[in-house]
Amino acid sequence: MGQFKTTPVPRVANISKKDFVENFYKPQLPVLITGLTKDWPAFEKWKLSYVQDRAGDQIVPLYNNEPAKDKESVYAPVKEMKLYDYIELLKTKPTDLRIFFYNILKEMPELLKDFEYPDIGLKFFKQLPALFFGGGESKVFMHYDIDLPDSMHFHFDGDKVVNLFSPAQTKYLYRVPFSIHNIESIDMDNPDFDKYPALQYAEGIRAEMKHGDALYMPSGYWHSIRYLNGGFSMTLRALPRKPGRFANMLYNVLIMRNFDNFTRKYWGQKWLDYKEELAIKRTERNVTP
Ligand SMILES: O=C(O)CCC(=O)C(=O)O
Repeated sequence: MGQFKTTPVPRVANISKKDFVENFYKPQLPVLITGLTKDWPAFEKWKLSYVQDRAGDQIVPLYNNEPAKDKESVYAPVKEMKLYDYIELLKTKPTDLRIFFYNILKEMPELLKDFEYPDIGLKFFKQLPALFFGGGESKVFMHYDIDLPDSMHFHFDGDKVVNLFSPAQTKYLYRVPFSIHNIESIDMDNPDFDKYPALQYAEGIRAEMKHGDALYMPSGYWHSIRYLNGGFSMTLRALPRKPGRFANMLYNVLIMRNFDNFTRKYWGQKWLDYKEELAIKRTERNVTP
């Protein structure tokens, strides 16, 4: 067992558009901005109870910390529950149940009036403002986003730790082919360097987030998340515009994902085991002298 080499993410209270673009967006470096939400109604209002009061009878799909096995779809929830009851659970017990990607526009558009798209040099895709919820035992496995956005990730009413790795670190991370995650049995909070030796070369960036903090995650950055208590987050995304990255996004969304789903449906666990073996072989080749 070991600990990743990490540096803390740079933190700023506020930043101008020009400085953000020059110092973070162009060089594709993460930054945590503590003051970006201070003038939003959301800064005062967005507590779990506020969302709970608006939940009505909505039923939400929930995920836990277990990776999907065999022919199970990664998108298949482990449970469904009334949003009201789920938030009650978050407020009272350290559960691992999570909501992944709850589209504000579709599910609770009244929340749109509580925030603004920051004028910071990112061209946000306004169709997909998404909320994520988690409890004191929730972990989000290590992945990067399939559509390769530059995203601004905000956290509310709780604390969480985000571990980031730049795309340059991919060679040490046991990326599973035809997917956007690494080997899911790797515990990113307590990595086993004996079993996965390449991980010891990886250098990460650690962000500790509190209510109202905004974390800029550049395109293709790996992230794994640990909720320290019940809370929720919002991600606003700017889709890639550079031709190479745009083409990679299309490949991921239209080809890779469908190919992987299809193969998994027919081969089940055999496909997962094959990909994992390949992930180990390829990664260890990168660190063999
Ligand atoms: O905070 C979460 O629960 C997951 C967020 C995430 O993975 C994302 O915004 O890409």
